[in-house]
Amino acid sequence: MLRIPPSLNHDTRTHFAVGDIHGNLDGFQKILTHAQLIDKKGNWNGKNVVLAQLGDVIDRGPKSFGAWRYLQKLQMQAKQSQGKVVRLLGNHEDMLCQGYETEKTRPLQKHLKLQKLILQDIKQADVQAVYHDGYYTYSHAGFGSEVLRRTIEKIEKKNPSWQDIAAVCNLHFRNIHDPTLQVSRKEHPYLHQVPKRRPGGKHPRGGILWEDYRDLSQSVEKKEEHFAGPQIVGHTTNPVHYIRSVQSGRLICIDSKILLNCLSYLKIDYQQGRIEKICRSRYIRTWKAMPIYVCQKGQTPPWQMTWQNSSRESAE
Ligand SMILES: [Mn+2]
Repeated sequence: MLRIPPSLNHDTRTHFAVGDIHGNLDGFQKILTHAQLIDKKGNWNGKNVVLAQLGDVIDRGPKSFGAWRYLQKLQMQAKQSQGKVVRLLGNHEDMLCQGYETEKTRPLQKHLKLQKLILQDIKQADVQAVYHDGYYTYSHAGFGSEVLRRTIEKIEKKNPSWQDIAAVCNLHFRNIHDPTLQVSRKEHPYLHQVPKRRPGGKHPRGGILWEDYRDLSQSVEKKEEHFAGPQIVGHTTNPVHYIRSVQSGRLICIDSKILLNCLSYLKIDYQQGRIEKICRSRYIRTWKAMPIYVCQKGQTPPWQMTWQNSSRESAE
């Protein structure tokens, strides 16, 4: 397996992650209320935590604009306190930025208005392509092994870290959305179509906005040479199992289909050594927390492993 050196700065604050909202603003607010991230009026409650939303905020559901604007507000409120709201771009936002009519029922004027909002947020770097917290890398659909290999090849540095990978992807991401630069989307591999894509996913395209979780999880299970998690992704829905993960959370997919009111979120408590998924049953409406990883006594959590440890491990 490809070894990527751990990052120097690990943000050990508690992280929450929420997947594809698709216009279900009410469902999203129910999640945030349960996670105690907002007060009764829907304002950020000022806690010292990080909330990452993994994109696909718009389309399909009733409140695309509302959900987008609400995230803008939360991000601003969190900035003013000790918290942080990370917003990532999904394929639906990207399609709209490219001018595709992703939502047939939305009038053209509204298309353009929403597109403008999104492009502005990208320009200000309030919305990014990739977020790295020092351990996990978050993106809308994930880095498949082939896209990751090609991305690393593009970086002129020996042993680039996930921090480096996230930085070059985010820089390119901003550049392609800057009309004055005229940068081709094809210049950087992270959005590339993978030529020989494995079967499994229904989308013919790869890249971090389109990758199918079933392909990613196969890469991890087969210990494919270039898969190097740990990653958190959305994009591939699963209303039956809600949040899915492999190998003690080396890869976690958090798209439970919030649109259908299958509400769920991920909570990573780095201090306590605990990762759990919290889901609300669609029918009986009760919340349940289920552990994905719990650090046992005397055990070192993977995010505290040093580069030396992990290189030694790979040499064995
Ligand atoms: Mn998606």
